[in-house]
Amino acid sequence: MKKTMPKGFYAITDEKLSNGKDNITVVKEMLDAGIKILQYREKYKSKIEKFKECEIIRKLVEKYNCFFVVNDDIDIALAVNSDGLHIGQTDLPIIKAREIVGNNMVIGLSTSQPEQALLAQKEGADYIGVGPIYQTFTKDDAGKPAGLEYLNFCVKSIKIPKVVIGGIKLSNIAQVCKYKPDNICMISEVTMSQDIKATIAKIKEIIDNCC
Ligand code: TZP
Ligand code: MG
Repeated sequence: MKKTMPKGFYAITDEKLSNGKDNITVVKEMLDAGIKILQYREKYKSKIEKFKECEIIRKLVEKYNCFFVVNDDIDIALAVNSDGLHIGQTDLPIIKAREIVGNNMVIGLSTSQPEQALLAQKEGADYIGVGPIYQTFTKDDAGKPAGLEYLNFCVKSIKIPKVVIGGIKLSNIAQVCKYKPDNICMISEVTMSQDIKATIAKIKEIIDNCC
């Protein structure tokens, strides 16, 4: 059965921005901090390395009852039976991804323009990524910010859940919260923080009142 993705803070890995720590160490810290959704996002490792990390994470998230999403790799998502798959505009089209993973896996698609969001919804995405809201250096090809205007469009016109991302920090999260998105992602704000547990506690306090 397809699991329902929880609302609230949506955590994502980024080993390059983890103060020298590896993905597994960071994931453990995030899980201890009480995250309920985790996306494994790793752009610089081989398939086998990513698969091995996902196998470990699969076991960890189960203990913590955390929803697990794999970014990019449909084969790894299937191999570790993740709860979700997250793809982008240059990956396989949603319809093909759905044919491959079936109906029991949540599929999320990154979008940054109204046409992309409308198409994602039409083609059966379970949620859309909305962003980048602000400028970010975390994603190489993030492009220029889609801005709060795009978030406003999505909140008004798109029915499937909206997962907001891109340059979101504790300092600007209040602006994003006003639009009441379903989920908010912050990568570098969390992975680069000296105290992941304390940072996530602060984030959750704010997000739990808005998502
Ligand atoms: N997709 C759109 S922006 C982004 C991704 C993966 C990076 C967000 O990272 P940060 O550090 O929260 O700006
Ligand atoms: Mg991708």
